[in-house]
Amino acid sequence: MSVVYLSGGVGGARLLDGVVRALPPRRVTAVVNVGDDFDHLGLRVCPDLDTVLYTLGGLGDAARGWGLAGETFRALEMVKRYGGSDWFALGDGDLGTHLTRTQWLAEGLTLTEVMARFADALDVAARVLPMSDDRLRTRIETDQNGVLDFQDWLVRRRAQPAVRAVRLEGDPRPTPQVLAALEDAEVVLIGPSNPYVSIDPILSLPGVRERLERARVIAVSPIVGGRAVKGPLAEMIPRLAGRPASAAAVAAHYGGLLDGFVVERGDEGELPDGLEVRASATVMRTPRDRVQLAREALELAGVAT
Ligand code: FO1
Repeated sequence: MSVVYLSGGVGGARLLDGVVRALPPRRVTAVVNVGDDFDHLGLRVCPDLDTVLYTLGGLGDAARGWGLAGETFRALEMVKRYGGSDWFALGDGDLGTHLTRTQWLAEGLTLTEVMARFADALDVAARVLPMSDDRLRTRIETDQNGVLDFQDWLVRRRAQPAVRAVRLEGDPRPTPQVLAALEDAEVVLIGPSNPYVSIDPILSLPGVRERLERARVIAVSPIVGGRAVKGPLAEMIPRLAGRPASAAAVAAHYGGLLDGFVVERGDEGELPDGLEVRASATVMRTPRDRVQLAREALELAGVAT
């Protein structure tokens, strides 16, 4: 029985790592957000895909959650000396990924083919699928600064400009591989990712929601006690949902799509009726935490580990 896992951001990749450690990796297919992707310094940068790739490949910087462990930034220092764009921290090793990806895309490979080669080269046994081979541009409509590209808002401006709306620009189609994986999936896990900017891009693809409605869908809450473990979600919920940040607000956002929801102990309040809820310890500090939380989510999903 195959498990499909929808991922974006650092939290999503961390739990995916637990799922891949808890199951035979070949039974796991990650469908990853590409809305964060952008062209920077002439290179195609795919943060959510690379965070999954490095995390599953055991190469990621565990504390930061993104980029490579033991990274150096000599190239970025030269960019800075020239007055170039140094606000997005591209490490020397990470540049190897962007250079190779940009070259292969220019040769006509799809992003799906590029990521399959990367996963193979890094001995990542789980399938890592971009949600789409088409471009999608997540942009943030703000109160004071107009409409900003995602990384400009998140990284350059440290997510300070208040969010009025999230815009998904483009008309991406799911890849055939994604649709086939969803067809075969009896269980779909939604990681503890930002629903608005990491998961909604995937759910907005034509044909995805219909396929999810036929599967058993279990999400893990990205909000713990009203706060986000990482990132701007807790500030986005009041702006976008008009209610305080909570696990219940996340469940309400996903609506009837969810069959089950894993939340932090104490966050069980106000959850929709009919939703199967499991309270657990959802903050992952160690690899063991990741596997433990993955096991809880898989058990709620009805998948033996
Ligand atoms: N996040 C930051 O907060 N600052 C950075 O300088 C930064 C660089 C970076 C480089 C490569 C990469 O794959 C991710 C990077 N991230 C950085 C994280 C990234 O902006 C976010 O993790 C995702 O876009 C959120 O889903």
